[in-house]
Amino acid sequence: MNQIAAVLAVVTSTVLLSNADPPRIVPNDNQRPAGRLENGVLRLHLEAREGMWHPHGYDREGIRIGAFAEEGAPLQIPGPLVRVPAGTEVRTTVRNALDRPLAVFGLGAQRGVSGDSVLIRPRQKAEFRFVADRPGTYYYMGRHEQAGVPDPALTGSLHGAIIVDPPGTTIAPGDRVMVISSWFTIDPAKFSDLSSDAVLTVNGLAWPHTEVVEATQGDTLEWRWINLTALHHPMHLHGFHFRVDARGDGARDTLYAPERRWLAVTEHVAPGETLTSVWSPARPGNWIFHCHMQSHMTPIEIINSPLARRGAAHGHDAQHQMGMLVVGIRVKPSASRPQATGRPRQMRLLIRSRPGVYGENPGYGYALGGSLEARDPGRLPVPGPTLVLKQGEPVAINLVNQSHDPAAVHWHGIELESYPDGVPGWSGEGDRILPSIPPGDSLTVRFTPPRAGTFMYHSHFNEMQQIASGLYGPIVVLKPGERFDPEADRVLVFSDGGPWTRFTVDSLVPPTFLNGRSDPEPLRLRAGTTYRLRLINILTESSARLELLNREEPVEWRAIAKDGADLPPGLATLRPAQFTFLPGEIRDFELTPAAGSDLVLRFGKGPPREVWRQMAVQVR
Ligand SMILES: [Cu+2]
Repeated sequence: MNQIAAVLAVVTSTVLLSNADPPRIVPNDNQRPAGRLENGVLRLHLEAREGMWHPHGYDREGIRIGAFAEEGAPLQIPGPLVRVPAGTEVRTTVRNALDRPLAVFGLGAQRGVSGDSVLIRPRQKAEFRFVADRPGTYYYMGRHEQAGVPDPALTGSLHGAIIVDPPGTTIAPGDRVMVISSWFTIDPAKFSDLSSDAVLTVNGLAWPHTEVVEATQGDTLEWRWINLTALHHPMHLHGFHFRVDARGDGARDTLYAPERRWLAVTEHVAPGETLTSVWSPARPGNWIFHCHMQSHMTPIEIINSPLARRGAAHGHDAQHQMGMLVVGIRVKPSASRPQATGRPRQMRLLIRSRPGVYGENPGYGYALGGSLEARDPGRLPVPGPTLVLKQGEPVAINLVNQSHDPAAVHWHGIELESYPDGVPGWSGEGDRILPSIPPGDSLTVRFTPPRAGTFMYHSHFNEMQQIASGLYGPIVVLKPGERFDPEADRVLVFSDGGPWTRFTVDSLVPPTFLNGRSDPEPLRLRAGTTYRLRLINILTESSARLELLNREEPVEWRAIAKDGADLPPGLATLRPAQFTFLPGEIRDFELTPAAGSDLVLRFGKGPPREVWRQMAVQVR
């Protein structure tokens, strides 16, 4: 939760309490449009009231908070769904049954939260109207404001989705509208400074209580993400690439022309932004779509327990140790499955740890069986070795856990069967579920990469500790007949040099590593040669900003791939070498350096934690 420092200062109050137990707030899966649609007019009567939100289920203590309901119906988080065909007139009344004035955005003539709002005093009602003329993904929001500053403690729950469908749209059973919400208060007594009820939710619930979407192999699923938190979320899908059809900021939604849609496995959804992802689960089994910020997919008890994270004690019962921003998908088989042909190539990957590498925290590393590093048990190579695989060639990788902690390896971006995908306690099908690998044990996974490109492997267990402390490495999948040329192919991995401890007031931020070092060796390039730079972001909690400069001006390079998938021709363009990318994103660029230009690659964690490092790039 690294961006929250900026808004901490204003988290001062929660809902004013009355003594009576308020009613339960129910989660809203956004599958039933609210209101009454007649003759092209949607009439919707909303009220804002106080209730108890149970994002972890009803057996855990709830959060007393304001939420929206349809008049006379239960409170919902997110609020009632407005979903109409384009051209519908939407007439809404909002009654404020909270004891503070409520500013309501997004239901009047303008979409988003930068436009007009109406302040509704306690016990007052306001009327809103708009014509839903532009198809897309939008939202409405209620905020209590203190001197113009939104109070995030309340912005966490008073919001709902507005979906405007092109006329004639049919909504498939697997289509979803996923609203991301948040709640937290500061508790300096806690290790992370976050209260024990701090939570991030999808449609009002935190994993493992989030909806498990049922689908059938070969379905087409359209999932719209709406980020109504103050945090950045890189949303990552396991096992499949999704197509990015639209992106928006609440005020406007841009549907891309078919030839300008790209494939991704991780896409950034910034605060207030929306993303429409479309994909087809081509293989059956259990999958997840989750946020790649590690603290957004970890239970708050583990975030607040340094001992559990160090592997000293694994108090959490779930094998996968996931929490909050994770959604499960169960895919039923519908067709015969492809059988791997040919003998798999055998590899062995050793998983290691050593205490006291990052202060009192252990370090981890991967070593490739048979390598020099493997022979020296004290070595923790970071990043792990680059696995060079071939498109269409099966591999069998024996994972040997020599570390003190349970282990699991996720093959990030690789389209594979569910079982080897790497989420212990979840990946697989029916009774055959992938276990985590206990210390001293081993497990062999098999897959056949169908796509050539840049990917990575990384831990999917105790990730806040294991990924921050070394358990990641690149994968390069080559086309048949292609050769890996370490001279022309340069892999640059951005990561954390050790675990984060605090997120908020006195953040303790680990250094940013480039290829395992915060002071990387110069990169030596030859003038006139075309290089493929394969950039991987496996930072745990923040964006990476980077720029490749010639005398303080960014040079030009050509974007060629995202998350292992080639960009469509219209997007594979020359552009200034300067961008921000998020944990879990992978980008490939082509660079042809000119003679006599000594370059500098400057990199750092994105704002607000900018600490720039640099690597000299010598061109000869
Ligand atoms: Cu997130």
